[in-house]
Amino acid sequence: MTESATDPVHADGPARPTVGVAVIGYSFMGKAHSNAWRNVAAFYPDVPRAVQRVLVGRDPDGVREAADRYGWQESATDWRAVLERDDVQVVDICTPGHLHAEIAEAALAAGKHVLLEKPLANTVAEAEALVAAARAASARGVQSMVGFNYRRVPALALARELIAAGRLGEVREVRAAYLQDWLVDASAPMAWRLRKEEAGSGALGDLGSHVVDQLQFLLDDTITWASGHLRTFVPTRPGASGPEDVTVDDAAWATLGTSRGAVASLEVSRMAHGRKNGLALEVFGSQGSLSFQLEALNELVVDTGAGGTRILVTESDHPYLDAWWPPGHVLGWDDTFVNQAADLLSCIGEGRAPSPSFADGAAVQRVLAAIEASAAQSGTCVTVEAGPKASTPPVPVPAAAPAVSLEPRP
Ligand code: SOE
Repeated sequence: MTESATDPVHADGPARPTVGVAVIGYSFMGKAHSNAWRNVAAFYPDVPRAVQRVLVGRDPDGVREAADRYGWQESATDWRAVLERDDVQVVDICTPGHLHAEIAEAALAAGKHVLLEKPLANTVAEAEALVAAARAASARGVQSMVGFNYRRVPALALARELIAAGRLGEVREVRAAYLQDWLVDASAPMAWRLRKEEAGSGALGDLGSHVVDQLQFLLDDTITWASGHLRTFVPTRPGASGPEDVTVDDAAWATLGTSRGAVASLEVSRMAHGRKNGLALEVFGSQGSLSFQLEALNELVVDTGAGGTRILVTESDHPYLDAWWPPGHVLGWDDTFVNQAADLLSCIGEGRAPSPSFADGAAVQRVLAAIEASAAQSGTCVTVEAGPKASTPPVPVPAAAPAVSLEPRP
């Protein structure tokens, strides 16, 4: 990798390398990622400084206006030309899924580190090609990571540590639901997320990919079988030139089994009236349980038998929190993307492989494919295709369990 110059702003201090960033895509995810690149240097002074070089999109006026608003030095409409620039070291891809493979493979071949928004790809075949491209690039020191930003929610990172430290005993059951309602109105217009050729799948890929990644992340386990059902409740929607067929699922359900014998229920929908961005996770073990709600993302409830303890995950010794505010000064959804950018920059700076890797993303894709295959056979149990071992580093289990009090509240 060619790193750009050291940070001119800190030229008289210790050299802080700079990394030029390009984001491709400027709608919802492009905005969330832009916000992260704009703020990461302020919260994480020890990672290479991100420089917002260029925001890329198809509509010249739209991308220019967005670039200006989100703090980018420039805008561009040709992503291939951006890959040729020497002042760009990181390419962050926030496009619809059908463009992921082509852009990411070209970026890796051009020697750019890649952050690729979830889900990794639209199909297992594309995911596997991306894994091969990432492996070849990593041999040249080029890093790649999938944007499963919920791994960077401090409460979920803490939950993973608690599970790894055995605080719940043997994990037996998980309930996982990710519910939104932005499609509940049948007159909501057609969008790329509702076309299979662009999105790959519907709620399953969009929301289910987060759930499957969280299950494998929290439990440090692999999903090996699936039984699923999919439904499209509104089969046509108003398109630009008349009614258009919806070719993906509106909601999905699955029972999933892991290699260590845990069983999880998955429920995802974009038509769950009243649920805006409701990711709810409950993990039940032989000695305790924990629960989490994304809409209260600073909280984790842990119950080890003496009544539940609500942990406000804002202490400086909780994951990510030493970079942020004093205790009780809560983080938001957008801050998880800042943590994600910091993790990637730290790995780039130290020449380490980031996590979740493209192999982790492909592992998620194989579970989604198994759910789809099962749904096509009325829910018959399907074995998840085995892939190469994903590379998420094992959770470091502290000698003493993480410093959280699980005593009941007075
Ligand atoms: C849309 O349903 C969406 O933006 C997802 O694509 C994101 O990954 C999720 O974080 C919020 O909802």
